[in-house]
Amino acid sequence: MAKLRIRGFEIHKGYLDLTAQRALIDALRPVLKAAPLFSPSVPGGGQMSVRMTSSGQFGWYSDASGYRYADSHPKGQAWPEIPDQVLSIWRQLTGLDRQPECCLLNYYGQDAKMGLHQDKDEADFSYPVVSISLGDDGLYRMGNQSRGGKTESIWLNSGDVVVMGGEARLTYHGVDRIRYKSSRLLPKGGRINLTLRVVT
Ligand SMILES: O=C(O)CCC(=O)C(=O)O
Repeated sequence: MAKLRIRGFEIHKGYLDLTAQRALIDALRPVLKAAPLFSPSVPGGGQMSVRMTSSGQFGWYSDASGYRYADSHPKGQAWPEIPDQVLSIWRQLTGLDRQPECCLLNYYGQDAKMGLHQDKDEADFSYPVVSISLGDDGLYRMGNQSRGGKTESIWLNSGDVVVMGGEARLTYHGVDRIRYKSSRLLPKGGRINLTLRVVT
């Protein structure tokens, strides 16, 4: 396990071993059953290429009228609870008593990507965002605190965990592409990313 620091992003390579990764996937199955993945629309028109869902008190949501947190799934049901295994990673890495109120689950299929953006729909940026990678490798790009400028990229592999706090909390980041079927963790391939957020 190695810990890297790039532009304030704390990157814990290999934080979760294969047993822990498999246990997390098992814990996420009931979440995906209760709150199926959906393809969010985006304000300017069109749809995101990732599919997503959430667990926790709030779920992140986007449609033609904007980005926000919602207290129920688009089909109307409450979001399921955040699995304990996920919460314990938050506690181990942040040491905080406060729990995250949202665990956003992004699923990247073969051609999915996520453009450079800031996570800024939360009320208090003094709390970090913790991001867990599972499945196929993803090329993660880190930019600056405003749009533009030079960027740096790193491949995130299954089991890597990134903590975005301090100067990294409002730094632009995104995923350019995945290496489809580079991992055998998910039977059908693809990449799952979990981001844990304190919302209120
Ligand atoms: O998939 C990732 O590694 C990043 C996800 C992300 O940036 C987000 O959900 O805001």
